[in-house]
Amino acid sequence: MLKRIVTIQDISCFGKCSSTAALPLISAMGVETAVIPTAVLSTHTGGFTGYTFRDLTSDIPQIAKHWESLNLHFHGIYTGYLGSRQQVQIVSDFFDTFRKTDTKVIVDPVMGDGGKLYAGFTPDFAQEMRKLCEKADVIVPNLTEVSLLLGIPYPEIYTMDDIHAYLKALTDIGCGTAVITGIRNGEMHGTVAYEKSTGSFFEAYRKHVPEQMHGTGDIFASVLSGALIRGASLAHAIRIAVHFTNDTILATVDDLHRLPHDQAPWYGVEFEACMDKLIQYVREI
Ligand code: PXL
Repeated sequence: MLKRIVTIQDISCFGKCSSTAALPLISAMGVETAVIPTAVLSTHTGGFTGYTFRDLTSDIPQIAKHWESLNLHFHGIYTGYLGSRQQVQIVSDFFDTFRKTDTKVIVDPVMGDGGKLYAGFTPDFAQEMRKLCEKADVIVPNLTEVSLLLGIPYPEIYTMDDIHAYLKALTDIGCGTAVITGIRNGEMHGTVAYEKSTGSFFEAYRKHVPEQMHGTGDIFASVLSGALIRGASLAHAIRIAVHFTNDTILATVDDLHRLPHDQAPWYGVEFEACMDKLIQYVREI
């Protein structure tokens, strides 16, 4: 049976992140993808200047009300970039209305990267995001977001014991599973996950590529969401998400050196060139 996800995040009209990554990727994984745009920006905020920002917070309850009248059912609710504390509260209400016994709620607590908050975010936003994470089945923070959620300094260096402790502290917030992205382990780069119900840790890595690229967190979270909704185990889902994200980075590296170097990294990665691989990974679920 066709599974259905709704993804709730902004539309950055140019720049291949949030909804414009989630839609093609999750659809290619054979999962119907509905969207609730939280804002429309001319570009994302991570590198461009002068972008437009139209807030759509007041549309969200109206969309939800219409969908309630249609009795729509979602196997997955996947949230990403949310633009204000009020918007987080409205999304929290959306969970209460649309979560059924077979609905998986995946929250990517998008707030920052590299130890810095994204433009427009304040540390008090993290308190609201923490409350949303409490309601999630799965959360997908990077280390910057881990530090904001746990109220600890950004860990420049860490051991695997530290990561395991962070994961346990994250699930203590209330979610069943925490997945930390962007973990360096020697020459490798990947993800470590913890499933509270079984007390199990899972890891997936590929060789680190020393390039900064924008939108990879959204690609990871989209593919993870698609795989989990397709029924992959947590171990399998993080492996697919790590491999595909790395595929897209490798596909982009060549072009990055052809384009003006100070522009290319925030134009997004070339996931379009890797769709065949994604479909292959899904066949193995
Ligand atoms: O990729 C995360 C993201 C999503 N949406 C918007 C952003 C960012 C990160 O910069 O600016 C609007």
